Amino acid sequence: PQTIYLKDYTPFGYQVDEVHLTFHLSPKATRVVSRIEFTPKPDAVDRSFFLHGEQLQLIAAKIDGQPVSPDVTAQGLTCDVPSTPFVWESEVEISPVTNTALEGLYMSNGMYCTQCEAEGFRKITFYPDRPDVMSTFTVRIEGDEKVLLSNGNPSGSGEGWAEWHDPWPKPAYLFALVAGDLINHPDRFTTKSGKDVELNIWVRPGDEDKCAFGMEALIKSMKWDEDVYGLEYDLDIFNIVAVDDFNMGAMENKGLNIFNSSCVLASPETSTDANFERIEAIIAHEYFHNWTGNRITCRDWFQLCLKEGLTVYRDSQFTSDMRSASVKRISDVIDLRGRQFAEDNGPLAHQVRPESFQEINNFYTATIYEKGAEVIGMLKRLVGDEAYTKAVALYFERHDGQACTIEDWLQVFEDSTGRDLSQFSKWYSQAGTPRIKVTDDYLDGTYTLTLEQSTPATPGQPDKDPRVIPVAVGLLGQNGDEVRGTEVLELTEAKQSFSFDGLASKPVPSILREFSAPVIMERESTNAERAFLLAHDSDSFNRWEAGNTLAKEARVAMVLDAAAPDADYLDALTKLVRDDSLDPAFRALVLSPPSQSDLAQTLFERGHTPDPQAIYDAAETFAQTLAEALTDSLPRLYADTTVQGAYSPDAESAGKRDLNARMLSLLTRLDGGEAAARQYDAADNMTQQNAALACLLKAENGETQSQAFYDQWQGDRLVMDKWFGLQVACSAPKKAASAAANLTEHALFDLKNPNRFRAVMGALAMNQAGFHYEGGAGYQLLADNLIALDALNPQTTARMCSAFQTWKRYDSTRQELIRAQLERISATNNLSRDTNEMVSRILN
Ligand code: HT7
Ligand code: ZN
Repeated sequence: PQTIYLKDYTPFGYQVDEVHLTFHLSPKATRVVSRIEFTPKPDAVDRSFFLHGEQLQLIAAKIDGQPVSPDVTAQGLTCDVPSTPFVWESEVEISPVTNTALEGLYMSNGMYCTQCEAEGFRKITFYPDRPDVMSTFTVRIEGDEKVLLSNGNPSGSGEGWAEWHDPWPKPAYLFALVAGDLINHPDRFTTKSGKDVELNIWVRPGDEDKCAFGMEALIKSMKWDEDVYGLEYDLDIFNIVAVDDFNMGAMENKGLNIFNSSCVLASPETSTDANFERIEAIIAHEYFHNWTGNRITCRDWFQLCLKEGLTVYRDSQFTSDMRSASVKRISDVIDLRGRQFAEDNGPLAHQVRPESFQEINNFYTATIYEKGAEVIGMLKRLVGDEAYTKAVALYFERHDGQACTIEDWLQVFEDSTGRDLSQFSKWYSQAGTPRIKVTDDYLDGTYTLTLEQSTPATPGQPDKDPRVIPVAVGLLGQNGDEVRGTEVLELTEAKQSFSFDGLASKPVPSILREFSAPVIMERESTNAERAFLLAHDSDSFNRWEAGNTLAKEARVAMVLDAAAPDADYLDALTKLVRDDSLDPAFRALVLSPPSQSDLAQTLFERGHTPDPQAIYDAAETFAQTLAEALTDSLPRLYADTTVQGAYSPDAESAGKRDLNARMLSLLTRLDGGEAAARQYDAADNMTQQNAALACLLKAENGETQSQAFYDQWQGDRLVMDKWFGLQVACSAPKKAASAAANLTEHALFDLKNPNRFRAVMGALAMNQAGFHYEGGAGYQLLADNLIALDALNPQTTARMCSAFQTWKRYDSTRQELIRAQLERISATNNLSRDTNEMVSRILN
């Protein structure tokens, strides 16, 4: 397979002035007619005329009206072209109904839809399918479907046809087309300059009562982007379409966002609080792309973090404003550590801006998205809020309508602040999670913190330079009061000391407040100090962090030394849970145990071989002991946190329900499921129904409810995904692989539907002790399914391969079992480029 390098970038030799497309829709034989105006660039370095094209049957091609015979390969075509402006025309035939890869034009439940990012447009017609080629598009759709949609504004329609014109030049990856018998949920929005915009969420009949929340989220997003970034919507219409078969969450096509139905459809009866929050965030994310991604796009795919990191950063700001900023920050860090740290500390580690790839689809990763967003957060912290706002305004002013690079982004910050960002740029060019070793000293009223940074080697990058790292620090006095408010220390050297004068006694440091940088902090501390911070720190992130570290240390001791759950920590936890003055969402977060994968990584980094079963057993023992310690209070706590009245997905109620679910789970350990069964019967919303079923399944006492759930929801694909996932997630380690195997035989299991595949296989990979259960049945089952899926949908297969990325943490028996499965996948005939690249990176 060919490797593509950033250093080889060369601009396309032609300007694309106009694109006209006509679609004659037919499931097996759609005809796509293109008419594209090209102008040779006078200063072009490379004038070769190559148009990408894959899986296209070329019917005819013309230049300036004259038939031509281009050289066609599996990747595209070349042709002799004039050295003056010319019109390229082609007609191709494609087969949407057999397109199971879900890239290009495909069909989902009888509806036509497209997915063109990153390189799907080349499966629709011959075109320079690269993000730096931007043009205006006019699209005519001919078909029998009631609704025919494309990008931009409607420009005409009649019986069996519709035409759309998008006045904003865009790269082909933002092209979209939808055709189907859909129903809309309409609304309107008036922009700050008075422009009236038509809004629609288009869904399959039957789903129209699940659109109101998504529409509210869209309107809030439009308003927020005006208020916070001064950015206004720029077309007469904004359409969102829900699609059941979709490889990822959603896609920001200009004026026509296409969503995985799981990321837009919501109702209290069918969606959990977590679903509501995710939907709000994804709608915002895709909407925010209209400026950060669409109006200013990426020059090439190496610059993916330019749009994704910034847009994730913007959607986190939005969620913080709409909900609780501290809860959002804690949740984001849990997610970052769970997914990005695992990536950055294993064989798949790569730079936030990679310098080579084989298949770009494999780089839609937590590093590009979430670490990319962390890098923006650090930049903002370093330059300050006002300077950030000014620099971002300059970015829009200077680069609107362009395809840009990370250098362009950093340059606006340098120009508007006068700051040299060359060292900061290492965050983009160096992979790996920095470690910061912290030591301290107190003498004669002066407290000194010494910070030492280092980053372990990552594939292809053995040596790392020091980076600039913003470390937010506060100091607490012995009584718990803050003696120094938050200050940002700029760590730029490999080792650096920072002093604080005039202190009456040795303070307790609160370091890396708000998790000011995506690093691993290494500092010797005591449980007493952690408990002190948990009780007193004014920074809620670090309060949670102190509790999280206590929780981790308690479990590490249980695993390594067969210790009993730490009594002081249990005591602190029981007090905190009972403390009604604390925010329920915060209490729920403090109660949520560190993930078993996180514990495995911690043990591995400390030189131990993690045993997934021992980690699971420690988690179980800890939870059982906590439940017993709370015996007297649990019924009251459970009752007090039960949200009364009509369901509302607001953050406050959701936080309370989260705490309530944790109480129910502890209570189930004591009553065997009586309270959970009552909750299941009484539940009038999915959050409570789902939580009760999870408790019952975990207690192996939920067969009746599981059957009832199935009977009630078998007609709802999204709710059935929950049912499939819960069976595996709640299985004891010994039974997880067989539960997953049985589900793949179920009549409603559908390999072609990514949501269903992920519900089962994703849940298996997440059930750490089950996936890694001795004997390797989990590994074999996943490999069998990856091999089967690869022939149909390489993108989803390749993403799921990351379940194996942590394999080198484990004992030699497990390593050999995993290696055998990876090698078996690798040896599969006609393995896709996507999966081949992932497996070989994981193996090496
Ligand atoms: N920009 C999009 C990324 C994407 C994608 C989405 C759906 C299906 C396949 C895809 N490949 C890449 C989504 C986003 O980040 O907003
Ligand atoms: Zn995005």
